[in-house]
Amino acid sequence: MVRSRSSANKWKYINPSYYLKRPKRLALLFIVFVFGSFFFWDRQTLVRDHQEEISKLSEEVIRLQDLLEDLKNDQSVSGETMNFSHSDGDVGKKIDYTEDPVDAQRREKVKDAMRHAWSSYEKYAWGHDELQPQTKNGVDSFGGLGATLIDSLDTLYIMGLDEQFQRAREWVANSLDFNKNYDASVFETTIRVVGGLLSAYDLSGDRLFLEKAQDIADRLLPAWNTPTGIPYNIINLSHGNPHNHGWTAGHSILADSASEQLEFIALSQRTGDPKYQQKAENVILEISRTFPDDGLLPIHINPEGKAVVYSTITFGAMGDSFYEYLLKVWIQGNRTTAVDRYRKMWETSMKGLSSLVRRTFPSSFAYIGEKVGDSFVDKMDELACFAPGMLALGSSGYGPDDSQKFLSLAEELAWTCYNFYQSTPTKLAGENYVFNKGQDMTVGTSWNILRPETVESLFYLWRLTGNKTYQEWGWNIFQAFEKNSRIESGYVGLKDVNSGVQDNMMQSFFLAETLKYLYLLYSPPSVIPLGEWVFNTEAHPIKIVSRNDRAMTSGAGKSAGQQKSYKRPLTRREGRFGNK
Ligand code: DMJ
Repeated sequence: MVRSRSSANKWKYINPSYYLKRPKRLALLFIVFVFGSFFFWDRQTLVRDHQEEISKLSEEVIRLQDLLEDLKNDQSVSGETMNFSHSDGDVGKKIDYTEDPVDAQRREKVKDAMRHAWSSYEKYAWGHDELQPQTKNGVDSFGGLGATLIDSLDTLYIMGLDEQFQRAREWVANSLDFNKNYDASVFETTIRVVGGLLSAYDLSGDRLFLEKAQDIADRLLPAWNTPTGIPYNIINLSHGNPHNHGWTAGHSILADSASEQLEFIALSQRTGDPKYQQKAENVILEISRTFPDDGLLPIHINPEGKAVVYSTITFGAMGDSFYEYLLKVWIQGNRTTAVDRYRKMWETSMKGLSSLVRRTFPSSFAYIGEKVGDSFVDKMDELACFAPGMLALGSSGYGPDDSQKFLSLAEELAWTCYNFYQSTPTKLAGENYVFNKGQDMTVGTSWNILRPETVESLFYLWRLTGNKTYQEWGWNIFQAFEKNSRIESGYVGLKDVNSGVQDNMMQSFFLAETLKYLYLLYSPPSVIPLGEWVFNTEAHPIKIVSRNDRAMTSGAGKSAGQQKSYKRPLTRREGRFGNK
């Protein structure tokens, strides 16, 4: 009985009538309820707020870690004295480098141009060699090897366009097929495809690119099986059958035949197989046997040792990169005695170049003329505008007097090339110029196909002299491309630099070279430092490693020494900013 009464007492507290009879207790209960709810609600909000705060802080930590990494890599930008000289220090000129905020803005604009060119290619011409922006389709001008895609790999990488680079890498992994029944140009395939893949390998360390480079180089190699070792210029990618163009009377073209050394030496260094280096270097050995005193070679040479009767001598089309590679193989070979021959031949050719220099009237622009047979021709291709950069780069190997002489010549020629652009209504250069007394320069062939040579030279001159004028000139040229060549679906060339009438082709070298050199013109010199990298003629940077000459003397097969000479490729960051 007692127990049941006490339990009935407890239950009365949940009976509403109990409280209705006692209003004070009801009010107290209400107050406790209200405060309790507030307290509970407040705790929940606090937990939620804290969680948000924690996730914001985590993001901030990641952002700061990235920033710290960037700062470590970019420490040169903070005003530290940069040595522009090559890693062996023989440029002999130290230049203070402090990044100008304008450089960063310009770099972004060039990167935006690359984004636009690339996304147009992705949208309309994916996997094809080149984009025709007006008609919005792809064309396979190089046999369907994805030339623009491969030419762009290193530019995307250097600019930090990582997602685009990854998509391109997937295409190389899954869709790139070299087994094409196509008569390919040995030269174009080497400089764009072998060079582009090797550069992507050196920057990213991804072996896929090296394997692909070796695959295509193996398909090209039979072109060098000639009586002299001077290659034929065309080969079928699936069947071999090397031969020359019908229009050269059986001859090979100088630039096409003697500008594969950088790529093939690099390939031997990275694979340990000397055969590529041997084939490419034998060409220079052969040429050196009958090298003329002025170092100037006709644009036709014969792979079977037959005489070339009549030909042009030029630093423009079909001659250009032969001279460029003599210097660059010397740089790639660390300027050692093993590559002395290249430097000597290059210096001889530079005497020859000087003999072709004339000045216009009335403005005294220096230009490099041409020779046809024994006659001097007052004409210069825009293609020859790579020469100022080459002269500046090579000037460091001379004693002080010659060094200054060739650097001054480089600066004078760069001024002329810049004026090839400035003198037209569109501010874009024509394909070539003629020089008549009283008229300074006149456009000869009037198209502009987005070529890089002038901005290439401006890049070298800015890196080697620190003179910001070259950046200004480059900016004017870039703006002219933006004004005349940028359309909604990519970039096009001009059929005529006077009228501005556009063509329908976005050349792969616009992404490989023109935009890359412009981007580097506004980047700190620690991005692809010239003491550690050498650019092939398609602007693909190749890492300089120790040279091993067993490749030239040993038989076929792998050389252990060579394998040792090639160090681990750089990581992504090291690739972008060089080794510190
Ligand atoms: C490029 O393919 C290379 O620079 C080559 O050496 C010359 N021509 C084009 C660009 O103009």
